[in-house]
This record gives sequence, C-alpha cells and structure tokens, in this order.
Amino acid sequence: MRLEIETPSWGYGDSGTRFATFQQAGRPRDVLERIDDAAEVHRLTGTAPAVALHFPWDQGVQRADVEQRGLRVGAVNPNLFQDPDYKLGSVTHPDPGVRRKATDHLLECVEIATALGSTAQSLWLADGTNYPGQDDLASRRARMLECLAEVYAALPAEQELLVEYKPFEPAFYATDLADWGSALLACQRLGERAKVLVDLGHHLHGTNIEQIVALLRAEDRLGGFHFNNRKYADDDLIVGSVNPFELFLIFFELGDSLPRLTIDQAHNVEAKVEAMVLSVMNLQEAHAKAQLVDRAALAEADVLGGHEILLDAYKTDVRPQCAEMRRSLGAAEDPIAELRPYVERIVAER
Ligand code: RM4
Ligand code: MN
Ligand code: MN
Repeated sequence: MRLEIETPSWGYGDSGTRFATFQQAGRPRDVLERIDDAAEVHRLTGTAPAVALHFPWDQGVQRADVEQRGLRVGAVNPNLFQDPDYKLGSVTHPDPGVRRKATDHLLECVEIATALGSTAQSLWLADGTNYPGQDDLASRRARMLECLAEVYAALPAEQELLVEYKPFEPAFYATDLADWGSALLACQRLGERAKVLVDLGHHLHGTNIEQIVALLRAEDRLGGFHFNNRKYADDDLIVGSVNPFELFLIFFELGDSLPRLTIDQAHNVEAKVEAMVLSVMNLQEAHAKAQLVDRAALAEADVLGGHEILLDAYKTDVRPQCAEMRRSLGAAEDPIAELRPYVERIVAER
C-alpha cells in the first residue's frame, strides 16, 4: 500500500519507432487529456498518484490542473534532444552559444518545477559522438560538468537533480553519460542532491542491474527509476513483461527504502492506458513478492538455501492480495475490466 508510482505524461500520447507512428483512437489531444489518462490509471490502481512531465511538450500546464485531477506533479523532464541546434550535443556542444541555450532550458525547468511543486528535475542527455575523432571526449565532459554545476547551483533546497545514463542511441560511438559510473561521478562532483536515475532499458546485455541498485543505494545516490522492459535495447515495453524476475530482484534490493519510481515507456502497438495500468499492476506484484522474502532466514541460509528462499517468494501468486490491496485503497480489484468504460468514452469524445 506504500507504493507510489509516477506515470509519464509522454507515455499517453502517440509514439512510434523510426519507421512509423500509429495513431490510437482516443489518444489525448493535449496535456490536460494526458493528465486525465494518468488520473484514470491512479483511480484504477490506487498507487499512481503522480504524473511526470516533459518540457516543452507539456508547456502551459498549471499545478492546479494536476491537483484538480487528484494527482501531484512528479519529476520535471527537460528536452535537450529535439532542437536542431542539439545535433552535435547540448551541454557538451563545442559551441558555447548552444551550451548556453541548453543550460538556460535546464534553468527554466528549475523554475517550472518550483511553480508546479515538483521536487526533482530528471535529466537525460542524448549527447554523444558517432565517430572516433569527431570531438574530444574529455573536453565534452568538462563542458557538461560546467553547465550542470550552474544548474545545480540554482536548485532550491527541496529539488534534486536526477542524472540518467544510457550506453548508446542516438549516439553510436561515445555517449557522454553512458553508464552508472559516469553518472555517479558527475553527481559526486555536483553535490549531494544530484543522484543517479536507473532506466531499466539503458544497459548493455548481461548487466546486473540489481547490483547497480544495491551499490547506488549504499552510496545514497539512487535517485530513482525509469521502469520499462526490454529484450534488446531501449525497447520501452511494459515493465515486467519480458523479465519479471529481474524486476523482483530490483525490489528485493530496494527493501523498504523506495526512491522515486517512475514509468518511462513508449507503447506503439498496445493500447496506451491499458498498458500503463498493467505496468502499475506488475510493479505492485513485484514489490509485494519482494516483501515476502524471509530476510532473517536468508541471513542464515547456505548457497542454494538462500536461492530457494528468494524463489519461494518469487513463485508466490500475489495477485489475490494485490487485488485486495487495491480494493482497500478504494481502487479497482480488476483494473483492466474496470478500465473499459473510460476507454469507450475517450474514443468517442476525442
Ligand atoms: C530517452 C530516455 C528519457 C526519456 C526520453 C523520451 O530514451 O529514456 O528518460 O525522457 O527517452
Ligand atoms: Mn528514461
Ligand atoms: Mn529510454
């Protein structure tokens, strides 16, 4: 019942691949309708009380718009990846004029977060190079740190700067914040309210994400998550759909101290609101299973005994208890069934 998930405004609008975007019937026409969808996900699941916003995509939204719908504003996300000026980078760009523009956008997002009552700016950089020799890697990092230090200095005390990493895409040779280590070192330079954000789709194959979680948590630098699932790379599929055991192990490492938990998904062929509801339910179940682990017995167990204790918890069917939990929160026992009238209405109205 303690679980609180932020759903992303950008996860409700149309999205696509590099090949095509398929429009969905009932898709939101503006930011207010995206927030309506987020409110419906919360109404049905009981544990999605915040909506993360992306600027300038959500430009113009007011705090009251969000609160009137029974939600609060989650993290504010700047956009440093679409303007043509950012072709060769944003805060790492060789041209100081472009770096100024990027830094000003981040500073504007600090003000937006303040006005909306948000407690974090969540930064993802698309910056990187495609060819060896294209730019000087150390200089790019120095430029980035200078810009981020200016932003960090402008953060009010109640705001955190969350720093996301990603190994490749859109850059295919050297991404400027490619892994948890690059992000952590940047955060340590900036200050204690700079923390690393772990997006489950942003790792190379074989990476032990739960170990990264344990390490960042021990350093008090785990700022939060972008939940999704992947088979190959940044696939942005429904969290828990491909690798539910990994999700369970992440919640096991988190234990009782839950950081900011945000969904970051792009549903291209599946129904948007339904996919978001399923994602929240998968998070509820993974969290519930992790709570079942007998930690006292685990501390005493031998090699395979410990493994068995984890599997006992993972193999428990917690769906009835999660349905009961939702009911006691005033949400839906069967959210997918109860979603249908809302979908019929938005398809007709929009
Ligand atoms: C990126 C990254 C960011 C998200 C954008 C839209 O791959 O995951 O968090 O804001 O996509
Ligand atoms: Mn992300
Ligand atoms: Mn991503």
